Amino acid sequence: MALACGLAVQHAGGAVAPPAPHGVTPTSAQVAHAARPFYTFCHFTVDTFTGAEWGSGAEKPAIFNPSAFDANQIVTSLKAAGARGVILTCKHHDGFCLWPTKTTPHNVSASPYKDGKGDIVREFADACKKHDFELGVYVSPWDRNSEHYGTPKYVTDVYHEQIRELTTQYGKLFEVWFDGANGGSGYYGGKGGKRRIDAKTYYNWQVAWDMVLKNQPEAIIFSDVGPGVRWCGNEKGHAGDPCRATIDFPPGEGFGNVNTGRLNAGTLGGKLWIPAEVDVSIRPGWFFHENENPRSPENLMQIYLDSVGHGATLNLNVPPDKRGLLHENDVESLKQLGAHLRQTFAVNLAANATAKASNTRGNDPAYGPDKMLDNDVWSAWVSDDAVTTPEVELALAVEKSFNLILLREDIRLGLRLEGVAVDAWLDGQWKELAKAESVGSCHLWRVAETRTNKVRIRVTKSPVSPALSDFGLFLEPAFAPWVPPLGGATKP
Ligand code: FUL
Repeated sequence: MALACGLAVQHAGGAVAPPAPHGVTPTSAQVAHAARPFYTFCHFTVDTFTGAEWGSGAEKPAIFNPSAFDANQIVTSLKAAGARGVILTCKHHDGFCLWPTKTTPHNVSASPYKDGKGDIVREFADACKKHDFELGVYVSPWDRNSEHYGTPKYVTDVYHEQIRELTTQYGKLFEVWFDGANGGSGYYGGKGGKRRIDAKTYYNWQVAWDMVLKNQPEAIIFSDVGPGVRWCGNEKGHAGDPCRATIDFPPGEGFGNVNTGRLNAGTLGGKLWIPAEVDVSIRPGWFFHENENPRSPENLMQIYLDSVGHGATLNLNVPPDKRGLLHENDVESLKQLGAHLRQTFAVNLAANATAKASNTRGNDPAYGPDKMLDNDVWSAWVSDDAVTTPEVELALAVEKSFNLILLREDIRLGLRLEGVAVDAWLDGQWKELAKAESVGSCHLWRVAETRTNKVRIRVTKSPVSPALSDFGLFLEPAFAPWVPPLGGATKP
């Protein structure tokens, strides 16, 4: 069982043909994205040195001077948490570029960092390569520094060109992140004032996104409305339950104009496959502030269950401090989260169970219920087309105690399930432990610790034959009290 809800790629079909996909299905890039459901954000720029959350654009590049920046320390600390990649704020709303872009002098080459010869994006790219970590980029559309912001020139000569530089000069990117905050007051080359734009049309998104996908065919594009992943509708760490990967946007809704409730839940039978991404910070702010402390490992685990465990991906922000390092308290919290995840998912207590299904597609063993337990997340238990509410009983060789349940659908066949329950055999009868209206790439349920030798999976509602690819029972350990190594609000 992979640490996170991991997915492989081939479908092990049998003599009998697999069922037809139901509704919209993910692209291969989206399938690969579901296999790395936990990754990170790194908010780092002039704000790190001013204490602002949104720089005005008037910041002097001279203030960007991390004393001990080490992308390797950042990447290895993030990796220790079990994350698979990092998305760097190459440019936030203040317009300061962390790479020596040709589009504006307002960049790292005008700073004292490495005497103006530094390139923070390059150092991240190198560290990611070295530590087998994926790299993504955040490049803010809103630019409070650029004098051209609000004119067509900004879009073609500055913004699109910045996207081109980032998607062609730093190797493979797994995600390109487009923020929805747009327009308003700023420095704007010293002219100041407010600039209003139409977020839907101004940036010429289709041209920008086509370019991203041409340069990085495997990258996932994030924006409030996708097209690769969508915003989950809040920055608190909660995907809905259900949080369907499918969604429809009614006329009028789109980039810059979204319904957060819809983003949080998705749409049953929606025509677009755009799963939710949960972006949340380990600290109260997106940028590092000395008087703040990181979340505890226990709180991070709750967020993991509320995001990855609801079929979304988790993008956890961990901001470097003024040294250009992740703070000791954050590093420890990440390390403990990683250890907890590894321990929790180390042993699938259902792995050696004997599985008996009420129905198996064409009686073909290639679709048998043991395919949910074979550690191959792409082989699935599938029923006959006409059988939409089948059941599986799992007999464990001996009684086991568990408190966490995992279920996955084979998402390559679409979102098929609309109702499922898991029961345990207790005191001579079945007791329902967990249920859900949607499963998708992963559903995790924390349940009261249960000891039994028999469990049952009941599909209660499905418009077509379900295809369940993975089932797990785990015993999540308790958390020790969280004691940040450097205590409360403190400098390193
Ligand atoms: C928001 C931005 O305005 C915040 O500063 C941050 O970058 C967050 C991830 O997205 O829309």
